[in-house]
Amino acid sequence: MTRSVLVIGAGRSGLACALTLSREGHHVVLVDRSDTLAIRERIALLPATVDVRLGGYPDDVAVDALMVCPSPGVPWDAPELEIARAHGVPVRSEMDLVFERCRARICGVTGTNGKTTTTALVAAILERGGERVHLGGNIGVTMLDRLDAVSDTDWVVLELSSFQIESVREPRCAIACVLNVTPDHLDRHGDFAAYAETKRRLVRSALDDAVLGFDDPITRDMAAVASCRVRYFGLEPGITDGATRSGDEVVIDEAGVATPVLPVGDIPLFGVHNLQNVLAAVAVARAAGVATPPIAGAIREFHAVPHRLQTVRDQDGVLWVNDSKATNVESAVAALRSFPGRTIVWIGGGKGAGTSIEPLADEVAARARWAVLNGASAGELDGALELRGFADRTVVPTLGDAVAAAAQLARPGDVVLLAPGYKSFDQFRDFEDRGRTFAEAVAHLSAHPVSKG
Ligand code: UMA
Ligand code: ADP
Repeated sequence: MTRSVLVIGAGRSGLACALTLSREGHHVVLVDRSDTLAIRERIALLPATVDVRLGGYPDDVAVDALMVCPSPGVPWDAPELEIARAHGVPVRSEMDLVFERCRARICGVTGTNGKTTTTALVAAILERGGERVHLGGNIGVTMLDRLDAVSDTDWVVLELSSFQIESVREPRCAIACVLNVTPDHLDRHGDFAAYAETKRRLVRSALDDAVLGFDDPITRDMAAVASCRVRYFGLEPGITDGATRSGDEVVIDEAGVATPVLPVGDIPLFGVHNLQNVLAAVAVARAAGVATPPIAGAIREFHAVPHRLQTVRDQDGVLWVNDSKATNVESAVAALRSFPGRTIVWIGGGKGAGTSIEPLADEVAARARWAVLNGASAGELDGALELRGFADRTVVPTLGDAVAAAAQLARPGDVVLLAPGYKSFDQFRDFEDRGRTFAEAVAHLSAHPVSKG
């Protein structure tokens, strides 16, 4: 009897695995715990030979398989994977197969926050520098099913989540970049040490260059496990090899020589955290051998990635900003710090992930003119702000209500900032769904001018 390859999860990653492995002649069984219209539409793209089973699977689903490929959303210690391992069935993920098969140089970018922005920027800079680039990974585009188009001299630029890194046996990147590590996804990884270790693995396996955040003590100390050249990026003094800020300039420091790249004021992104992301991309680009002019050119032309401090309306003196991707405390804090000199009407709340919200409540109390709270965590935030004596707050059930309330509250000079600090799953499919809902609700406000009070 031919043994099948079992793919778990009919999302983007699972589909790429099923498609690639079935093209290679394997009999593929694809299972998913859910059975939805969206999944049925997706699986219609697969060859009829793939055996799809939706709506659940038993824990011992993989015991007879030749190999099992779980999607990133399947916990790495899920019962079905532990049982498979106990039966000697190899557990391999899409990203594991990418690292095994890819013959081009891989640049991997990870970190708690800033991955997508930095990865997109790195790809734009490398392209501007004349390289052929394939962008993929956690950024939302699979890579395994596109490897046929990759040649040895290309660059594969991957955004890597902690879920993806933990599933790769040897995450060997020519350039590995770790931006920062703060508590996130603890519901999945168990504790902070285990979560940080997933990021550290990328540095351990890096081949040529590790590019590490200097301003974060955890990423700075990852140099200790690198067996390649270490470049740093950051704003704190002390960087001798990497990218930093000197006065009003972004500079590359190499062997004691500082080369100016572009004025900080030319960076078309809000926030100090985005300056850090730019510095990371500059250090990575230098490691890849890109000259200074294309680095500066690509940065000047870069646009905020949708749902990351993206301006969705600038009217009547009020700036409406969509930072729906602020799904954890640090990213929301960074967003609140991104508009010095302007007053902020903050829209926050969503589904919690087991981390402390105290730093977020402190930042809101210090920086917001008004807080509009919605979603599953509205009560929790309301209580935390009450404790801080911050009275200028409104609690509403949904994001739509929050936009309506913010429109009433907004005054010329305000930034209305959606930076929830929480996951979106209480009201939405994902953060993109939440960001789109926000942008649409804001667009519909056009008939209702903001109050001038
Ligand atoms: N499923 C099961 N059993 C499980 C878990 C999930 O059957 O135990 C099924 C679900 O019912 C669903 C499918 O698996 O139908 C979804 O799989 P998935 O959650 O792994 O999602 P994909 O669409 O395959 O997308 C994955 C990444 N998702 C996650 O890591 C949760 C995407 O990152 C990534 O862009 C994509 O692969 C391509 O590489 C998204 C993400 O949210 C953006 N990442 C997290 C983050 O950024 O914080 C880590
Ligand atoms: P990721 O892919 O790691 O989630 P994104 O670039 O999508 O990173 O940004 C996610 C969120 O974090 C956005 O709200 C963004 O404004 C914020 N952010 C981006 N870079 C940083 C950073 N270096 N530190 C803190 N927050 C950041």
